[in-house]
Amino acid sequence: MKKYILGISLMIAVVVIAIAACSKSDSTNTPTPPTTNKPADAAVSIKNFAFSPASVTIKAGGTVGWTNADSDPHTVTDNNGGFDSGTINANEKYSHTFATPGTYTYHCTFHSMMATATVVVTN
Ligand SMILES: [Cu+2]
Repeated sequence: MKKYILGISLMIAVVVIAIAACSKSDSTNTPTPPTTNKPADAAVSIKNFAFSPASVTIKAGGTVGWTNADSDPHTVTDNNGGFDSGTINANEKYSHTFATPGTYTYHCTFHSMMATATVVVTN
């Protein structure tokens, strides 16, 4: 009988400690950071008939900005038709926001000899 009571007391003690531990961990939970953090952007210049850098990596929701540093017009045109800047004249800018992760290869429609470049969008 004494052993039985001791067992019950021990069980109650364990339950009380468990509840105390739970409520303690609840109160010390760090708040979740806001999900509205803006991902880092990337800049590409179009110079001497080349996209530089030829590959940039951004997070989904990020924006890539292109600047035409040549005196000739260029375009930033997705090989798969996802985006198209149209004509970007000298010193003009174009930017595009990428919502979906993936690898986007693009080219300039005016100059077929220009090497294609890529935007890698990660989660
Ligand atoms: Cu071009």
